[in-house]
Amino acid sequence: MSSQPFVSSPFSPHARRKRRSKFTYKHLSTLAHSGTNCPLRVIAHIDLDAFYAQCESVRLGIDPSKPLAVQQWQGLIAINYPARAYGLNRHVPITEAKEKCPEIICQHVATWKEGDTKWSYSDDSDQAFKEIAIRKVSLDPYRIQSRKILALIKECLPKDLQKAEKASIDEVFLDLSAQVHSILLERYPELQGPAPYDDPSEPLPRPPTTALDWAADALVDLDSSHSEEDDPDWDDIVMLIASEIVRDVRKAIFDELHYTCSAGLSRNKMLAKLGSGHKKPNSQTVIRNRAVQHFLSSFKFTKIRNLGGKLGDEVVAAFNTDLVSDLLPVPLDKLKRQLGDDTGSWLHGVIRGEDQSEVNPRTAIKSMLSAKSFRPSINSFEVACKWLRIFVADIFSRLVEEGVLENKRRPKTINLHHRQGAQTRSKQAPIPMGKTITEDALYELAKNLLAQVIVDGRAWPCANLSLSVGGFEDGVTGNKGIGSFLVRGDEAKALRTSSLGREDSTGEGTEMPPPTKKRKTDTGITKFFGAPQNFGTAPEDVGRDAYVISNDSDLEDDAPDLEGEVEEGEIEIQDPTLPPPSAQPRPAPNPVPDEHRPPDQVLRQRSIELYHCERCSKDIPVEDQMEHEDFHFAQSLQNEQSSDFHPQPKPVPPAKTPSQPTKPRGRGRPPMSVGGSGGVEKGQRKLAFG
Ligand code: DCP
Ligand code: CA
Repeated sequence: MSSQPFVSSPFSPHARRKRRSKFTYKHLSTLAHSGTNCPLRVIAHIDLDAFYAQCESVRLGIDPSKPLAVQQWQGLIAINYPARAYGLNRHVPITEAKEKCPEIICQHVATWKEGDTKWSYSDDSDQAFKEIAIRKVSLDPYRIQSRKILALIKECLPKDLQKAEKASIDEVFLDLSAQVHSILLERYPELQGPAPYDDPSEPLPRPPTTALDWAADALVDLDSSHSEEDDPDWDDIVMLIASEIVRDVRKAIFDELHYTCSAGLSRNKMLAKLGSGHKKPNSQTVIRNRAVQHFLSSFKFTKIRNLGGKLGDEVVAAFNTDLVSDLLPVPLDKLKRQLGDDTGSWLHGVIRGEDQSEVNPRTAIKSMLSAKSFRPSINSFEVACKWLRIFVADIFSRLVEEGVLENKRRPKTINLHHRQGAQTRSKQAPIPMGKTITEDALYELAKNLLAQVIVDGRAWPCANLSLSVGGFEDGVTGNKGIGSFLVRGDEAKALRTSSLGREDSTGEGTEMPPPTKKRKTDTGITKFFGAPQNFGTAPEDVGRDAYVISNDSDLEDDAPDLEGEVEEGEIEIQDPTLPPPSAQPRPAPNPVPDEHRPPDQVLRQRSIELYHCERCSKDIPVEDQMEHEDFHFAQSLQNEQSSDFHPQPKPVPPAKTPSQPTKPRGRGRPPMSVGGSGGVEKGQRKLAFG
C-alpha cells in the first residue's frame, strides 16, 4: 500500500486513558491464518453493478450514462442505473419500459440458433422472440467477462495470501485477513512481537493513531454506545487497510475492463454481502465492528443470507415481524423453543452479526450443463438430436476454455436429463478415457443416452432436455501430454467392468444444499423394459432456458448439483416437493405389452393401421412407425457404442402406452442409421430443423 493514511493523534486525555487494545497477540496470529473465529477477521464482498447491462454497454461501446437494459425473449433481465432512474426494474414489461423511457436501449442476450455452431447476437431483439422455438439463450458472453474480472481480482492480490470465492456470475467474496495481517506488521513493527512474557493472551499495544482516513468509503454509523470520538482499535485499522485493498481492486477493474462494482467490507460474509448492496452503484461500504448492531437493526431479517426463503417465512410467522430490531429482544430460549435448538441459536447469532462461514476458494468447475425447455414440446429423435448438437457445442466450447484440449482438466461422465410432464429420466455414461475429448465424441455419447431414453419407450413429447458433463478431474499437463490419459492393461479392464466412479460433488466445505437423493436402478437397456414408472423432477428449470453450472465457481446462477453418488445407467432424481411415487398418478398399467400380443389382437383392440417392419418382422401401428424406427436406430447406436464397454443383450422393441399422445406421422420416412444420410450425420455441424 502506498500512502500512510493515518494522522497522528493530538494529545487527548481521552486517548491516554485507554493504553491497551482489546485484542491480543493470539487474535493477531489467528488473523494471519484467516481463522473464522478471529475477532479481527476482514471479509469483502464485491458485486458488479447491473452486470449484464454493463457487459452489453462495454461490448457495444455505449456511453454508460445512457439507459440500457438486457432483454431475454420478452422480459428484461438486467437494467443499468441510468435506466433505473426511470423507475425500471426486472418486473417491468418491455412495452412499459419503452413507454417510461423511450430512449432506452434494449439489447437481447446472445442465442444459439438452429444451424449455428456458435452463439451470436441478433440485430433485431424481437426477431429472437419470434424464433424462440429454434433458439436457445447463451450466457457465454457474461461468463467470459466474469472470468476476466475474477482473474484480474486475483492478479491484484498477493498469490500466497489470497482467498477468493466466486459466489455467483457477478459476485466474489474475499477473505483479506492474511493479506491485511502482513500489511499490518509492516506498518506497525511494534506488533511483530513477541508477546510480553511470551503470553499470547497479552493485549496488543494500542494503535498509534486516532483519526483514520476512509477516503470516499461509505461508513455505516456506529452503534449508539460508540462515538466517532473514541479512538480506533486494531479492528478499525484492519478494516481501513482492507478498504484500501478493495478500492485498488475496484479501480483496476474499472481501468482495465471498464466495469464498476460495489463492495462491502466487514468481519464476515453475511455482513459484507449486506454491505455491498448498501450503496450502489460504484461505492464501497464499511461496516466496522462498532457499527454492526446499528447496521443490522435497520434491516428486515429476510434480507439476510439463508433467511430469504422458507425459513425466513417461518420466523416471520412465529414472531409476527420481519424486522431484526423486533427479534433482538427475544431471548435465546424462546427462539430455540419456537425454531428448534440449532436454528434458534443460529438465528440468535446471525441477527447479532455473527457468521463464521468460510470464504471457500472453490474455483474449479465441477460440472457444466446446457438445457432447453420446449414450448411446445418436441416429438422426435431427429429434432432432439439437433438440440443435442447445440448443447454439445455449447458445453464443448466451455470445456475448451477449461483447458480440456491441453489436458488440464477433463470430465469423466456425461448425463442426459429428459423431462416429460412431471417425470424426469436421467441417463449417464462414462466419457471414455484414453482419447482426447472431441465435440463429435461427446455428441455420439449424448445421442446414445437419448437412444436409451427412447428405448424406454416413453420419450415423446419431451418438454425439457439437458445435457451435462461432470466429475472433472485434473489432467496431466506439461511434457507428459495426452499419452498420459491413455488407459491400458489392467486399468483399462477395470474401467470396462466397473460402474462409474462415485463422485463426491458436494464440494467439500461449500455451502451448497446436500445433493438430492438418487436411487440406483439397473443398468443396461434391456433392464429398462417393464421397469416401474419412475417419477422425479428435472434438474431445476431455471426459468430462463440458459445453461447453468452446478456447484462451481463459474459465476453462474445457483444450480442444482447434478452429480452425487451415481452409477452407470438410469438415475432417478427424487423431488422432495413431490409426493412419493406411490402417491403420484401413474399411467394406466399395461399388463401385456403390445409386442407380446398377436398383431391382430393389437389391431382389433386399437383398430389402427399397421405397417410391417422389415428389420424385426413385426407389424407395428402406423402411428408408432416413427418411434419404432427411432427405436431401431437407438438400438443400433447402443449396440455399436456399448460394445466397447460390455456386451448388451438384445433389447425388445418398446410398445407405446395407450395413454401416451402420439403425433400422427406418414409412412415412408427413411430409417435412420448412425451417420446415415436419413438422420443426423456424424460430424454434422450445420443443423436444419425440419
Ligand atoms: N439475473 C437474471 N435474472 C435475475 C437476477 C439476475 O438474469 N432474476 C442476471 C442479470 C444480472 C446478473 O444476473 O445482471 C447479476 O444479478 P444481480 O442480482 O447482481 O443484479 P445486477 O448485477 O443486474 O444489479 P445490481 O447492481 O443490483 O447488482
Ligand atoms: Ca450485481
